[in-house]
Amino acid sequence: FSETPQCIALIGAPVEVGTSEPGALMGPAALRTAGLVRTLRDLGHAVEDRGDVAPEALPPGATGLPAVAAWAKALSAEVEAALAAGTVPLAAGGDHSLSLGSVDGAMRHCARTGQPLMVLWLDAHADFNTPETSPSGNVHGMPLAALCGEPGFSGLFRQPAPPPLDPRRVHLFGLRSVDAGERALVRARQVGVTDMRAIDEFGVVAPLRRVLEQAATAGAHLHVSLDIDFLDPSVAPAVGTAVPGGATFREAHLIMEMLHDCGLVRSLDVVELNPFLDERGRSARVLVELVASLFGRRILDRTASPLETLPTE
Ligand code: HAR
Ligand code: MN
Ligand code: MN
Ligand code: MN
Repeated sequence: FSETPQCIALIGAPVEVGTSEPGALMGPAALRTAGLVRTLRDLGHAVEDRGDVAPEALPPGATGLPAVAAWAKALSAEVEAALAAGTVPLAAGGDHSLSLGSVDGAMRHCARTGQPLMVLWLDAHADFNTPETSPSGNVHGMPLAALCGEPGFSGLFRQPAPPPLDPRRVHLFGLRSVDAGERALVRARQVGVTDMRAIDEFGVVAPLRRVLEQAATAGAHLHVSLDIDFLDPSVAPAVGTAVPGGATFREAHLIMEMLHDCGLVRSLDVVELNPFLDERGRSARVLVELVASLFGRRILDRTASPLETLPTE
């Protein structure tokens, strides 16, 4: 777990066509206002703010899958290019449909390098609905199903598309709201799950260590997708789809520290921040704090590996 400065490419994705609650398009601006770039630079990283992606040929007023596809294709190209250039893409959203683009970009990069891709999905929701199973029709509840090759999604990805994501290399962490149809799919596809019940019983450390060990053994490129509703709404109120019983700040903070220490995170999404619902910028600031920990901010130097069982100091 090196302290080497990284090159981080901040890519704004002000997409909200995947949800029915307006406001997420202000997410990238709020994260910048909360000091995301400055904070990462203060940690010694080189940060290139690439501005916001612009979807190609998005007809005004377009909705649903066609609108989401335009964003996803643009973001996928940006993320793939950032990875090819050796930088760590940080996709700032925007609703969770943007991960169709960021994960697709990471899949293309991994297809070229031969590295297996693993996805850690920190979220209250499974986001594994298809247009068939979705109770709402909102695409932000569907990105993982589409990425894993479920039917019902056409025209979402740039062509030719890479082989779909292996659902057994996806891990849902913090799950506490699942629809009936997606529950069946998550089981059938053997998606990895650490739900809130497991976190209540075992804490975040033991389940996360298991995921990180799997990633380390596979030599994986780890993509982290942080949905703000992973956090309890009392910690981060700026969410359109708040679900009680979420992660505490301390749990999330520790997860970020462990993710930094494992040294496997190669790409990151920060999604679903709805600044219109925030309280004086509080949620945006919480997210910046968490991202800082993921990129190496620490309280004191620490030499223990995150895979060790006992604290050394
Ligand atoms: N499962 C619900 C649906 O499909 C709610 C989904 C999504 N909300 C999110 N994504 N914030 O994690 O409509
Ligand atoms: Mn989500
Ligand atoms: Mn969610
Ligand atoms: Mn901590």
